[in-house]
Amino acid sequence: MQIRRRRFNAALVLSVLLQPVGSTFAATPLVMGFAQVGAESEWRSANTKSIKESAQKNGVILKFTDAQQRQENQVKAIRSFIAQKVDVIAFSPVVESGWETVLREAKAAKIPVIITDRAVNVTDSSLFAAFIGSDFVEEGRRAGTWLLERAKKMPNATVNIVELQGTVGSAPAIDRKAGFEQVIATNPRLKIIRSQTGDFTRAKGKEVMEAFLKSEGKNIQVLYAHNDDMALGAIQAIEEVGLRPGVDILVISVDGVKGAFEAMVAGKINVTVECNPLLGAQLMQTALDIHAGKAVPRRITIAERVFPAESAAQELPNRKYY
Ligand code: GYE
Repeated sequence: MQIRRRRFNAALVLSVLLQPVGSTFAATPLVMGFAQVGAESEWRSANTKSIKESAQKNGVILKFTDAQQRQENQVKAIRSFIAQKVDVIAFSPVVESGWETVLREAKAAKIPVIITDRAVNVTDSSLFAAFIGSDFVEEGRRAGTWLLERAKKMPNATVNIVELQGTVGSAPAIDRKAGFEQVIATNPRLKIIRSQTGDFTRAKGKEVMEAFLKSEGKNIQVLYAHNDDMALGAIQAIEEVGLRPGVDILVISVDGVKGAFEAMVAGKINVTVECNPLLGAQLMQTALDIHAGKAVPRRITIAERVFPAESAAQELPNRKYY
């Protein structure tokens, strides 16, 4: 009896020891504080859903905050995570700069920080452990490359482009602009005649496009929107002045959310450059690895594609995010 009991205990101890560190079955679950940008777009909703679902799947306790697109709210959230002594802090920075102070506070408290989706601009690279997100410059280049090809078929001596930028100072707005400009600079026929922020939202995208249409009239051949939501808002503005989006004004966009695929099927968006919001699984894995003391890659990028309207009907049923 005695011996049997001892053997049973030994097996139990062994099985506990053999559990991978940081797995779902870890004795104390990992606590992550996540400071989200907001709920400005379809992309963001899919991103939030992915993070919440992946936390649950991995047994991570998630403290989630929504900053409503304001940096000061994110800074407050991060400070409160530090005060709560969470195991890991993750956030998607609204804008690129102005993070040194709060990141130093996290470092002093020995809480590792993972940056997701949007990059931060800091000189001290020890202020965060990893960055998981897309290459936005490449996305801009892909949008530009599609237009370079398409412009070959356009009769206009100059191709006038209006640009709807994302949130001022955000990594995707800065980089998508830079990548696009880099590529279209190789053809002097292509000109950006107006460029303004629509803050990544449908409502502002519509409002700013209305202003573009008012001042430029029928002089616009192309709209380049830094995300699908602004493109979808702008489409309404184009239709309201009696023009056909996708035909009279070509529409180039970024993200690849369901709404954009539907608009492509309807012939109203010509191309969307994919930006994958499903970062949750990689985020949780990275957090668990860091917590377990494993080395993680500092930069984790995501494989993405370009979807021209011709591929939309076939791709629509496969789209995982809405
Ligand atoms: O493209 C846009 C969202 O940071 C990549 O933010 C993200 C961008 C995305 O609001 O729709």
